[in-house]
Amino acid sequence: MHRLGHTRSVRQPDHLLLTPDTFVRAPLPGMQNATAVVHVSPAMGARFTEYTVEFEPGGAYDIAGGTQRFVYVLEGELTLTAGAQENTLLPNDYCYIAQVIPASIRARAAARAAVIEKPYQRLDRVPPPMLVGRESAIPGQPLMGDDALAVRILLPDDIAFDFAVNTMTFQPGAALAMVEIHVMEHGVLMLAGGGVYRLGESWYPVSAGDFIWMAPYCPQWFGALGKIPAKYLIYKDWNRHPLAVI
Ligand code: UGY
Ligand code: MN
Repeated sequence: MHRLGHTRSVRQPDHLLLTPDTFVRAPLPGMQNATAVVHVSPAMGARFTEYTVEFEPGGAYDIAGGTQRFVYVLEGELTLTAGAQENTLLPNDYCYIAQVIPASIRARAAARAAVIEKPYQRLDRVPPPMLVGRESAIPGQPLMGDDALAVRILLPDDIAFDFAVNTMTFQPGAALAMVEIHVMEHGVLMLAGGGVYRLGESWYPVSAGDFIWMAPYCPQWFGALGKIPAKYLIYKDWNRHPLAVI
């Protein structure tokens, strides 16, 4: 159906909501039979990139290294080769790849993965070259004592990591206990369900497949609506002093 120029997508200086009807696909270097939907990048003011890679059967993404990356499988099965290690990743599995490691991701059948990249801010300690994890193996922690809101922290509690990626699962009707305003920025990929997201001074209906970027200090709140839990994958910069330069 023709949308006559309407969309839920919104671009504001301190936030971005991108709904799937406005996604534009283009390959990135190293992709064969695969394409990317770049959700956010420094072109928008973010200090990281987040994109979804869509693999056709036989698709590949050869990553040269240079920037640390986090890959989270959304759909299908991916084979990840990094250094001497080969791993099979299924939906909700993920990996962290340090900037020094070239890697290759291959898909035998159609698959999708979210990729987050951030220039690494060094400390005296650096993260491991590579880490593979299963979200299903990580226990949910109630946020601020709310059993209806489970946070799963995907990366280790180690100051060497300069960003965090978590999933947050809201039972129907659950909501953040407060309007958050903080120095960290966020990339949020809605994985399931939906609800209402407050961003800045506006409230938006959101659902699975949407992407949201929140600039530092963007006022934010989410309440889940509907009959199934709402779940999102959330990135934030983490473990670094606000005066540290990238
Ligand atoms: O980790 C967070 O800052 C998270 N509670 N923010 C959010 O869900 N918008
Ligand atoms: Mn937040």
